[in-house]
Amino acid sequence: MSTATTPRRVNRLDLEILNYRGAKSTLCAGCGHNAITERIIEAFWEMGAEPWGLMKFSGIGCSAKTPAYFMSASHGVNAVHGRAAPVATGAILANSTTPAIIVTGDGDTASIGLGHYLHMLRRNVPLVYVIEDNGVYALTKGQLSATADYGSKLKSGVINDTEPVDCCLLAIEMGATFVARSFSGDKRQLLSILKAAIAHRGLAVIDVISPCVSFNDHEGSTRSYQYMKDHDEPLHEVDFIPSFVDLDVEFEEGAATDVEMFDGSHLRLKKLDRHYDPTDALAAVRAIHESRVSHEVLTGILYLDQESPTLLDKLKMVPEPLATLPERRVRPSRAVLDQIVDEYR
Ligand SMILES: Cc1ncc(C[n+]2csc(CCOP(=O)(O)OP(=O)(O)O)c2C)c(N)n1
Ligand code: SF4
Ligand SMILES: [Mg+2]
Repeated sequence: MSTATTPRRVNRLDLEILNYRGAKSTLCAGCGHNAITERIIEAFWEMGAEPWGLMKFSGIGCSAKTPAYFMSASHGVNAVHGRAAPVATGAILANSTTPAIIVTGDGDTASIGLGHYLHMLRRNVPLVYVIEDNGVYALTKGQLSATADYGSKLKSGVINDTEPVDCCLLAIEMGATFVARSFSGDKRQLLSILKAAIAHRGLAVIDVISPCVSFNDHEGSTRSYQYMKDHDEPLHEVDFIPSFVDLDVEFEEGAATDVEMFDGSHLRLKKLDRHYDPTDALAAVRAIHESRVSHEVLTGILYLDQESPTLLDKLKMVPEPLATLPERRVRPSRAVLDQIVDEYR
């Protein structure tokens, strides 16, 4: 009798994907958020990140529960609704050695948390920011959120007569340095975008259309699986080659754009129907506006800026966690204290 066993699949830290999982999901079967959790797990595993070395943040909502479902060896904070951004900003300032992710909802980000979202964007806080965008407040039973499209219909028949907030447009305008849109049903694209976001040095915002099967997956909704199947318009095919993998994949000039990232990884954007330059912010804004008129949902890497300083650069933060600094490095010198006292004389 054969005793053949399946080979153990491990990453560069010799860890299996199981090490990157978390608690069992309590979300509805078929919820887009569950598919996003799976891609987050795969992305961190494939990148060989330390599964105990991530700071996870969320607010309140079905989406806000998801950090419990991945990398349970890492610390997570469930903040107040809409407040994950300021909490994460504080944590990153206190300890910039540990990477951070926020998983948020469209209500969390674009309704109650909009003010905090804008200030996080303008500061270019270095973290990965995933918006699980279903167009509704799902946890409170399906009211329209601020990202719901004009004309989208609720189950009750109510038609949205208010223009939406586009989280990607805001992100480009206000200073995020990596802006992407994807669909929870597009495994390949979402996984590549997440890995590139993890490698990015700065704020990476990914707005992921994530259908809610309980409250927003019917005919007339613009956040249903069917609507996305009919209207998803990928800008390019996204391939990500991490810095620790040999660049042996040939690419044809003109057919793809190769972008070398800060850590030596490569982002290969294979051309589809159109020419698209993700480093051109104005062109990105125009493309998003045009797609709204043509009722297309543009997906892919909308914008990439590898030059702008992050909040940590601007504040000239030290590389060590603040709590590990000895008193002599955090206490102002006698000369500085004397100068402050003199200013009040
Ligand atoms: C300060 C505050 N206001 C309102 C609520 C009620 N509330 C809980 S979740 C939620 C909306 C969640 O929607 P979203 O962020 O889109 O997440 P989803 O459930 O759709 O994933 C609201 C309004 C709350 N918990 N706290
Ligand atoms: S209510 Fe909607 S968003 Fe919440 S878990 Fe169910 S399908 Fe997902
Ligand atoms: Mg929502």
